Amino acid sequence: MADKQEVKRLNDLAYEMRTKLINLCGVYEGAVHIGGDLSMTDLLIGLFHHGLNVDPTDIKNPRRDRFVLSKGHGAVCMYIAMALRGFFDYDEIVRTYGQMDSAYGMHPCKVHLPGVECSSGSLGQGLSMAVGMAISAKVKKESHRVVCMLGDGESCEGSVWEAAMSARSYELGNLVAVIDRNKQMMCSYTEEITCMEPYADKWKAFGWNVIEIDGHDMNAIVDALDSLPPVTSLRPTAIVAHTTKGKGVDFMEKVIGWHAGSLNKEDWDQALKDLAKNYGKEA
Ligand SMILES: Cc1ncc(C[n+]2csc(CCOP(=O)(O)OP(=O)(O)O)c2C)c(N)n1
Repeated sequence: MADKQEVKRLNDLAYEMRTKLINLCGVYEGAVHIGGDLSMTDLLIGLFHHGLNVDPTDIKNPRRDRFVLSKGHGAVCMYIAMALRGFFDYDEIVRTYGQMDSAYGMHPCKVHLPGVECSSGSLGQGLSMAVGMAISAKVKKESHRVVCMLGDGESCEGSVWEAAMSARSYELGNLVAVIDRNKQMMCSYTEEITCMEPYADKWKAFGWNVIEIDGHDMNAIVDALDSLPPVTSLRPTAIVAHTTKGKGVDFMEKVIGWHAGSLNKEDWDQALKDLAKNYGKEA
């Protein structure tokens, strides 16, 4: 059972992270993938501030957990979650995000940004890379986990299921896939493009241990991360997290047009007001 104080601390961080995302989206002149950033905010806070064994002062520690952001278009969401943990400087992210030569690219690059474990952005590849990292850890008898965050739309890619199949074959109990099941992709709702349901059952059929949660319920996120099977177990774990794209900003929630966008002053103010209202805070 999740500790109440810990859940409150994480929810406060999630509010701060959402306001920081909205402020970046207001400042940045190009489009930010704000819808899918807001859908995975609580999950990334749960991971970087509770579940993952990572330390911003010791980023090469061989025992650290490895995080792979397979939905690489959500890079800035990961940067901000990590900035709140002390890895990066938020003001520098806002100042340089998406510019030529910035380490904070629209998709993450591990070469330019130490602390990031995996370069990504071409959808459908992250889980395969995570499988490779997990095999390596298992062969070397290392005790860390490899956690991979995927989009549900992304899992239309066949490579995701090849990776899922091999993860069970290699008995990768050290591998965790977290799926941001927001039921939307770039220009449509997932079910309009591909018949995905019964979605969790598909992961079960591939031999995974499956946990289904509300991906905005911090209690459930903490419980899921705290109750992962041991890394030596034989099955990888899939956390299917039911989420809402644009979560926390009323005019963005479940709206296809807010997959990516930028905010004019009026929308920016309204988004901050919506967040404050939905978190019971002063705007
Ligand atoms: C191989 C590949 N094809 C297309 C894209 C363009 N693209 C970026 S985001 C996106 C939608 C992804 O949907 P989903 O995985 O559900 O992410 P979310 O809705 O959570 O943002 C697409 C098609 C890409 N990045 N990579």
